[in-house]
Order: sequence, then structure tokens, then C-alpha cells
Amino acid sequence: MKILTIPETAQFLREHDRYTILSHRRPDGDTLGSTAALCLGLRQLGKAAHVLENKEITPRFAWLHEGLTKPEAEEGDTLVTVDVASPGMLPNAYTPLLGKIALRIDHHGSATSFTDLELVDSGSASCAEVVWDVLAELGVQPDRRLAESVYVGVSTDTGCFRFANTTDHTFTVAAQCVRAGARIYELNQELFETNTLERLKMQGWIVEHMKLLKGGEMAVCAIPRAVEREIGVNEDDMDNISNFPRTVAGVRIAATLRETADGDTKLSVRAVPGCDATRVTVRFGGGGHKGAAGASMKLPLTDAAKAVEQAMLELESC
Ligand SMILES: [Mn+2]
Repeated sequence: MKILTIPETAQFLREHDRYTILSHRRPDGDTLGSTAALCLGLRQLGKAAHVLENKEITPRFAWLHEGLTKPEAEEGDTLVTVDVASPGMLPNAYTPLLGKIALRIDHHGSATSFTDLELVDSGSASCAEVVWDVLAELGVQPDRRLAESVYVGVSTDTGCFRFANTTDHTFTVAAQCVRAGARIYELNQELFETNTLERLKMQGWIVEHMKLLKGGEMAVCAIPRAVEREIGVNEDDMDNISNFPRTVAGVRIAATLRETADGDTKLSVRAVPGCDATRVTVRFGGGGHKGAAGASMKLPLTDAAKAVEQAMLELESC
């Protein structure tokens, strides 16, 4: 595996003519915006470029890939993944392509390499920023659609510029998107100021059912699958829901548990600055960052909730 710089990546992209670009499973705004932007940029350079159809794309982001996809990669296509940190992050339908992917463009700090070439900037808040820099190096002139695709990636991966990963480079790229015509007010309204009724009902359920520990410094909430079904939430509605109990004033660390389809439990922990979420998740074989961490627990929901509550009470402070 060879690590490329931005100019080397641009050179590689200049040298080939037919691209298929791959996003990750449970696709978010960053992988979808980044794949769209790279595809649009390469097309502007006269390349034949497509995004490989991702069956898990949700209605919220479907517009990003409109007119860009094809159902399958063809023989001779140069395959590029965007925002994919490990082979396990690829949708199942893409696994036959493993071993044939030429280049990985990414921003994840910890990753499992699976391509010959990679451009990874772990200092970037979003992969969209990396793609933007590569396209600038290639001399691409961003139009509104390209700029809005990048803006979706940058803004969603930073929680609209609120997360700790946000840098001056993030703002620079966002400013350049605005200059290229991105309608950020409309996008922000849609992405950050709009909730489905189901999501709001779920938040209401969490308020009623979360358990506050240590005088309100800690919160634990276990969400049964039956409740999700009854409220009618989908994965978009549940996106980053674990941050919600953390937003209660006084709460420094919050654990949210969800039941998986096979009866196990997915743990997500969120913490305020100065507090370390991984201190809870590592106890259950998970990992993550100080602010946001997770673990997969081979336990039924109620047992998992008890174990997590116990682990949190054992933290002398967070
Ligand atoms: Mn990302």
C-alpha cells in the first residue's frame, strides 16, 4: 500500500478515464456528498465517472446521487472508495470488489487498509474536505451542485460546525462552497432545523424513560426495539439520537442502548469536553473518541443496561 499526497492523487486521477466511486454502508451525508462531488468533478474533467448504487441510501440524501449512479462496476473501471475506513464498512453487495479497488480517499484516523493507494487526512473533519482539495488541485471549477454536495459532507460530519473536529480548514472549505453558490441557509434548515415527528416522539420517550445517575451528571437510556417499532422511527430518525440525553443541562456523560435485530445491544456513549466516553465503552470491548464512543454488547437489552449503569457508577468522575 502506498500513501499518496494530494498532488499525487490528482495525478493518479488524471491518468485514468473511467471511474466507479464507492460509498460506505449505512451511508451518511459525508460519504454521499463526497462520492457525488468526486463524480461531478471527474465528469467536469471529461472522465466517465459514476457512483456505485448504494441500496442503503435514505430519502433524505437521495438527491445527492441523482443521475450519477450505475448498478454495477464494469471491467476496466478504476474503483475509488470515499469515506470508507475498513473493508467492513463496505456494503455487502460491494464485497466481490475487494482486491480490485485502486484508491481510498478518507479522513478516518484508525483504519484497515484495503487498497493499493490511499489518501487519508485524519486532520480533516470530513472526507468532503479532502475531496474538495483534490478537485481544486485538478483545477475543477465547482458549480452549485458540486459545492452543495461538499457542503452536505462538511456540515453533517461536524454537526453543523459544532463538533470538536471542526477546524479552520473546515470553515475555509465551507466558505468556498458558499462562494461557489451553495445555498447554505436552505441546506442547514433541511439538515439541522427539521425533525420528523417520529424523531421528536422518540426524544419525548427518552425524556420520560432515561435514568439520571449521580445527581444528574450521568444519564442512561435503554430503548427496546418494540418501542422503536411502535413510534415508527427509521435509521435516519435515530441518527445520533444518543447525543440527545447528553444535551440535558448538568449531564456530562450519557449512554444510550438500542436493541439489535438479533437481540443483542448496541451501546453509544456521548460526553461533554473534559469527560471521556471511551472509559465506558472499553469496558465492553468497544472504542471511539472522548466525545463519542460505542460498543456492541452480546447481551439482551435489560442486562446490558444494568451492566452499563454499574460501569458508569464505578467511574469516580467522568
Ligand atoms: Mn466522514
